[in-house]
Amino acid sequence: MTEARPAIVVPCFDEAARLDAGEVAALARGADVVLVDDGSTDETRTRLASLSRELSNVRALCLDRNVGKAEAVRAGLLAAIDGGARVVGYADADFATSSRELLRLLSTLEERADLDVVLGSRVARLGASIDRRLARHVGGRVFATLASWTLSAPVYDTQCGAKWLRRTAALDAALARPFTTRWAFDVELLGRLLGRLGDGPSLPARRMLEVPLDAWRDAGGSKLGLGGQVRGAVEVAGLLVRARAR
Ligand SMILES: Nc1nc2c(ncn2[C@@H]2O[C@H](COP(=O)(O)OP(=O)(O)O)[C@@H](O)[C@H]2O)c(=O)[nH]1
Ligand SMILES: [Mg+2]
Repeated sequence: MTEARPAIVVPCFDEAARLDAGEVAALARGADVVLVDDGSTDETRTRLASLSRELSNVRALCLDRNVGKAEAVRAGLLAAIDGGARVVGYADADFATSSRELLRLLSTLEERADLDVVLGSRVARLGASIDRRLARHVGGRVFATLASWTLSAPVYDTQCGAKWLRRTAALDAALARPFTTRWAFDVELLGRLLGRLGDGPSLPARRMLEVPLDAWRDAGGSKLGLGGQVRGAVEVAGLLVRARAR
C-alpha cells in the first residue's frame, strides 16, 4: 500500500469570488486539497463542486450551516485524517500564503523527522516580500505577545493561516473536541498540542518550527475586520487566564 498523501484544508466562507483555481491546482500537485464550504451564502458550494470535479486530488466538504473558521478547519482536518493522511495542514482561501510557499513549508516537515508541526511566520526582513498593513501588523504583535504568554513558548506569529501538522496522538487529542474559541483557535490548537490547555498527550515545543515566509500578501477582502480582531484578543486573553490557572 502506498503512503497516503499529505492533505491540506482550505476553509471557505463566501469565497466564490476570491478563490483562485490556479492556486488550488498548484497546491493539489503537492497535497490532497480538502475545500470546506462553511455554510456559504454565495456560489461557493457550486464553485467547490466544480473544482473537485475538474481537478484531481481536490475534494469538497460541505457544511450545512456556518460554523466559523475554527470548526470548519477542524471538520476538514478530521476528514483528511479519516482519509488516511499522515500529514495535514490548513491555509486561508485568499492564498495570502501562496501554494508555492505552502508546499515549501510542507517539504520542511517532510524532510525533518524531528518535527511534528511547521508554521508559516510573517517576519518582514530584507529579501522577503511581506506585505502587511500597519494596523494589522501592530494588532498582530499584541496578539502574538498574549499568545506566547499563553503557550509559554516564544511563538512569533500564531495567526498566519499556514500550518502543517504531523498526525500524532497529541494531534488526535487536540482535534477530538470542538474549539472553544472562534477567532483565536490557532492559539487554542497550539495550546492543546503543547499541553498548556487540555490534558491529552502533548508535544514538546522543540517539535515545532516557525518558518519565515519569503512572501505573504494581504489579499484584501478579509472577513475578519476590526470586530474580529478585538474578539480574537479577548479570546486569547481568556485562553491566557485558563493556561495560567492550571
Ligand atoms: N471570517 C470568516 N472566515 C471564515 C469563516 N469560515 C471559514 N472562513 C475562512 O477562513 C479564512 C479567513 O481568511 P480571511 O477572511 O482572509 O481573514 P484574515 O486573512 O485573517 O483577515 C478564509 O479562508 C475564510 O473563507 C467564517 O465564518 N468567517
Ligand atoms: Mg486573508
